[in-house]
This record gives sequence, C-alpha cells and structure tokens, in this order.
Amino acid sequence: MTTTNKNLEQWVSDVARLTKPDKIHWCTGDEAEKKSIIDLMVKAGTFIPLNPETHPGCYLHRSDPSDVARTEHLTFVCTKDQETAGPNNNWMAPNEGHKKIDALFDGCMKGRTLYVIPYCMGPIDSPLSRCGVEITDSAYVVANMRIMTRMGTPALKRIERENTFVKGLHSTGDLSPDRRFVMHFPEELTIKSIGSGYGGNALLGKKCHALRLGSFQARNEGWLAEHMLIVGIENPKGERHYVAAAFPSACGKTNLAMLIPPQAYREKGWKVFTVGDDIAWIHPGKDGRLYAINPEAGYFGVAPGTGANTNPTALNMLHKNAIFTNVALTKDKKPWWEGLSKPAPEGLTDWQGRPWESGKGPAAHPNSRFTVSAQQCESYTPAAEDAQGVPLSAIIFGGRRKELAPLVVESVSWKHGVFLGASVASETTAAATGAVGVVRRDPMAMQPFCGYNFGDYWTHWLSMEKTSSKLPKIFHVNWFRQDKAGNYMWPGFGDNMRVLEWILKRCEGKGEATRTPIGYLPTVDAIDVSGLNMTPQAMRELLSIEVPAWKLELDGLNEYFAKYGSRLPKDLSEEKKRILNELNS
Ligand code: OXD
Ligand code: MN
Repeated sequence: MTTTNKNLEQWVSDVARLTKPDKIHWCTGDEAEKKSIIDLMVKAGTFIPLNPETHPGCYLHRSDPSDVARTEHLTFVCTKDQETAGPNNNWMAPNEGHKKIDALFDGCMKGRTLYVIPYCMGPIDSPLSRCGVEITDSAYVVANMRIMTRMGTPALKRIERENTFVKGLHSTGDLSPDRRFVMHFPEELTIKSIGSGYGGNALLGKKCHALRLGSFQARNEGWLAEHMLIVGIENPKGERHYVAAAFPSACGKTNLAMLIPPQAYREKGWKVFTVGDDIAWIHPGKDGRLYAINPEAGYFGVAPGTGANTNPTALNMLHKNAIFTNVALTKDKKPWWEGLSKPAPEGLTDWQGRPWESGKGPAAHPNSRFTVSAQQCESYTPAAEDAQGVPLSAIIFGGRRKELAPLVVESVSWKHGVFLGASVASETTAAATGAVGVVRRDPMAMQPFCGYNFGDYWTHWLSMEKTSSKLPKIFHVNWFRQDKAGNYMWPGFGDNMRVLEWILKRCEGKGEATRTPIGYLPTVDAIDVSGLNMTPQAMRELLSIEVPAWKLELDGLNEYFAKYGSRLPKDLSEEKKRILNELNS
C-alpha cells in the first residue's frame, strides 16, 4: 500500500483501471527520484541537457508545435447549473463532461508510467494552503510540478492528515488538438485534462487548481484566489509594504515582482522583495487587513523579453537547475530567446530544432518559458514561507492598453476599486492560442481563470468590505500607453518603482492627487521622474483623461456588463452611472 488514505488509494486504482498504464509510480519528491526522471527524459530525448559549465542542471524541452500555449476554447467549467459557470466560461454538464473526457482517457496510458504527484499549494504548514494530487503520464509534468509546488511525501502526509485534496487527472493523450480538453468540476474538487503537455493546461496545480477551483472554493469560504503577483517594497526607513498586482498573462508580472529600483532609489535605500509572480491566495486576517500567500513554489515565466535591462534578477536565477521550454539553442548549448542579446548569435537552432536564420521568424517561441524554483531568485524573501501570509497595503490592476487608460489612477472607494478591476481590458498575448494584440475584457486579469460566474465573483469581491475593516487601497496602472508614432510613453520595468512610490505614499495618506471622475490621478509632478527623459507635457498626457473616449469606454463596458444580467452587482452599475454623470458635468 502506498498511502493510508483510502479515498486516494481508491481513486488511483480507479484511474489505473481506466487508463491502463504499464507502471504506477508514487512521487516522493526526493533527489534520487529527480535524478531518475531527468535520466529517463534525457534518454528519451525529451530533455536536452544544456551547457554544464554555464547552465548546470538545466534542460531544454521542445513541445509539440501545436501545443505551445493555453487553449481557452478547449477549457471548460462543468457545474451542475450553467449559470454557476457564467458567460465567462465554456460550460458542459458534469455527466456529459466526464463521459466525453473519460472516453479519451480509456487506455491512454498503455505502455506508459502513471505518476501520482501529491502536492501542496502554499507553505506546507500554512492553514491557508491546500493540497491536491495530480495523476499524469508525463515525466515533464513531474519535473515541472517538482519545481512549481511543494511536492511529494510531506504533501502526502498532510493529505493523509486532512483527508481532503483536489483530484487532478492528466494525460498528454495523443497531443491532438482535436482530442484536447481541460475540464474543471469545481463542485467535485476535480480536474481532468488531456491532449496537452503545456504548463497552464498540464501543471494542474497552477491555473486549474490554484485559480479555477481555488476561486470557486475561495468564494464559498470567504477568501480570494487571484491572478496576482505579490511584491514587498521597503522604503529607506526600513518600512515594508506588500502589494498584490493583477495583470493579464505575459504583461510583465514576473518583471514587476522582481523589479530593481532605479539607481537613485537604490542609493537612498529602497529595496524590493519577491513573494510570488503569478498567483495570490488572499485571506481576511483577524486585524481587519488582507493577508496573501503565494501558493506556488517556483516561476513558470515567459522567456522572450527577459534580458539584462528588463529583468536581470530573473536572468540571474536561470543559470542552474532550470527547465526551458521552446526556447532556441546556441551552438554551445546555451538557451536563447529574443530580447536576451542583440544581435542574435550565429548558428542558432530554433524552438522546433531547425537551423535558424534572421528573417525566419522568432528563434524562440513567443510563449517559450522557463521553470525555476523561487528559492533561486535573489529578491525572494523568507516572508513567502510565512504561514499567515503577508499583509497587503495595495492592490493594483492593470492591462496592456495603447490608449485611454492613464499611467496610474487610485480608486475613490473599495466599491470603485472593484469596478476598476472589473473594467480591466487588455490586448491579447501569446500566452493563449488565438489572435495577439486584440483588446478584450479581462476583469481582474481573471477572464481565463475565474472558475465561476463573474457576476457572483464581483459580488464576492464587494463583500470583502463586510469582513475586513482595513482593506488595501486599489489602483489601476497602464505601463503600455503609446504616442501617435507608436512609441511607448513610459519606460516601464525598474522605473515602475516611481509609480509604486506614489502608490505607497497614497497608502500612507500622503502623495499629491487630483480627484477626477475616474479616480484620484497624481498631479503632474507627484511622480518622481528625475533622471528620466520625460517632459511635463508627456506626463500630462499620461495622466490625462479624454472625456469622449472615456464615454465610449463606458458604453463598451455597459454592453459587456449586460451579459451578466441579474448577476451583475448593483454597486457596479451604480459606479458606472456615477462616473458617467461626473464626466458629463
Ligand atoms: C501563465 C499564464 O502561464 O497566465 O502564468 O498564462
Ligand atoms: Mn499567469
């Protein structure tokens, strides 16, 4: 017997009967197991060892070219009642979903090993953490889950103590997009995913458990599961504030989480600490504040664009024990991607293993990734292991918008802050299959990840005011404004510290601001731009509101909100009316 938990033992044997693997392996998470999984993958050619001098313990994995991003159109939430899943999700009735996907699981592990991965999302001894078990036939998934979660024997012990866990069944199947589904059964704490080995579809602890099932559980239990980074910022007086920030996929969350302040700030004593780069579980604390944990133990970050100027911290953690997926390879077996160096080195092999030449498209896939333990990040803080989480001073929402949205705006109330989150729109990126660069609504950056009806989700967000008396202030930022010639107007990256400084001042009741219909905007000189090439005119533009364009935005929002019918909280339509009235006067 491999576990004392009858429920788990029964489920594993039921799955084995259905999927018919050759072997079953219960993951312990120990070093010997790590080595044997890596050896197996190297032998099979699915892991290419990188240069042992410059990148010891690093491997390149090339996925099937049709399997390089999340597939939202094949992702379903299967609740008894369609209204529970809401217009924001693809829906299937649970019995139909099980039937459809179980037919694909039938015999799919013949000739393969079935791995049982017990894992814990969050610090292993935190009451805020939750456990799950992923069954998979992919050694690549095992190697990634080992980095991304607290995986193995300690998680199994906790599951045996608590007798509750999320069941996640995964198989790469035949990798055919025609036989690919990612299905969630939140009422059964169950996930079933087949036909993809891509991170967001296959590492079930991440999007499927920590966000889709997590958000559903969080609502029932009075907390929030969010697509947010968590970063600590220490001022020269040694006071630390924690901020959680939600941005759509591939919009710079990892960069903001690891931001290096501009030199002048560093010299004054400003410091940044990374707690998490993608997901936050946020709970009301007894003192009326909100506390956040990062349920993950590693980063599954976007490689392209990660360079010495944009995110040196990330670059520094990628020289050992990292998995690279779909990046390019240099002649001397180093990983390479666009944005790492210019010009591209001679003799590159592209992400599909073909010789690459300039003009042939990107060498690395635009959604190529690195997987690395959070412990390897030099700005990682032990506070990330705090069982109670870190207290939040501010919550930031943001999107990628060429126009309209100002650099930063502060909400006038919690209600307005929830409205700001609900109204996030952003240009699509390569993190999901489909067109890139199209503006779509992405409330709280959760459009692909909220496991239930957005109307109920916003109501839940609004209700936090009843349980917490010292809620964080809510802001909206836009690092991506462009001028008429298509140039970015704000330098971004480390210079975002300048906006964070204003945000923290506002949290302390300081910082100059003007009340406008859309919220508090910094006065033109409230943000420190010394040393930057920013004219007061450019700052004025970044902090201005164009009334006709905002009215159009509210029209669009009206149409979007209407999809939620009676589930749309009254508070949000009232906020919209208030803003329109103020714009009109
Ligand atoms: C991710 C995503 O991988 O949001 O974090 O797609
Ligand atoms: Mn993400």
